[in-house]
Amino acid sequence: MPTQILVDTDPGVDDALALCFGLGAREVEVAQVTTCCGNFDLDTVTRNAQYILDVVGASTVPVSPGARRPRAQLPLTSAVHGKAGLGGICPRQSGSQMHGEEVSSSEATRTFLSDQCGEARTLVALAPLTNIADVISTEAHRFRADDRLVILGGAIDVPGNKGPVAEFNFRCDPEAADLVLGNAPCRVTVIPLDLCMRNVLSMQDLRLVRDPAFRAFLRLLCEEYASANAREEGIDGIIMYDPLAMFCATHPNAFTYEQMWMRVDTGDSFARGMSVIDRRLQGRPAPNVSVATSVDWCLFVETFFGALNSLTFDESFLRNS
Ligand SMILES: [Ca+2]
Repeated sequence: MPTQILVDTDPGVDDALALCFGLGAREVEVAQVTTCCGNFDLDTVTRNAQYILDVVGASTVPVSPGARRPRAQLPLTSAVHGKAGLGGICPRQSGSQMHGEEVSSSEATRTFLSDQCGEARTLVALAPLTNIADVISTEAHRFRADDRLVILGGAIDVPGNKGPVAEFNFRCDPEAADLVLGNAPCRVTVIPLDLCMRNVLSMQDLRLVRDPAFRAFLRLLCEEYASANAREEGIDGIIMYDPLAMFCATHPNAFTYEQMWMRVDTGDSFARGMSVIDRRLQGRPAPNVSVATSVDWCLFVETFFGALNSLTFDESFLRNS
């Protein structure tokens, strides 16, 4: 029985790769997608999420828009995902558009947590944590202790990627990130930048995508992002932030973890959005998160491309992109 997952996302090139990964992986079933302002404004990321679902024939997966802005600051954006958020792809509105009545992300998440009550469930948080914080504030009673929340966020022993010490998702909404880490009523796993910076695909690796049209589409998606990573992070390749979080939903046993106490700085200094870890030997609080410290990279590559190769790419999107 596949694990039912809700993906909260802000596509974003790596979000798009993670969505494709989740849709193709047989270990999970993407039951719901929710969107949050992050890499771009809410309307752009919602359109991009819908577009990616359409491209791989998953238009029936519901997409529900969430927060237009963070809890306590103005929205920030990212510069590494190209003009419209999907690298060299120019996403047009597809015929399917939004499906049915528009349902808000909070309503959709409430339904997800109520409906899937007999199944294994995981929330995969690939965006700033605004939507997840809202749900935890109002719907904590709907969570089960064995639910999993996988968060792409935090920088522990590496520099930040949005300011000197803060990781992008935490920096975009520090109040939400801290609320989630401090109050999540389920098991929380954090995939930090430390792990992502060590696990990178090259553009050449995309040759493992068998369908030539899908391969060309993914090259268009990733090329600018890989150059931006080289420019901004000194890493020449496709940093797999969000796909690694998705892999943690499909294969939790492919990672090693360290139990940590982690919160997020919500002050107004250079440290805003920084992940704060208590590593004192004496007197530190009980751990609240499992932080992924290593991953079986060969298994990731095999699973990731296996999932992509199981999808049916609609070639008309390559002609129209
Ligand atoms: Ca993201």
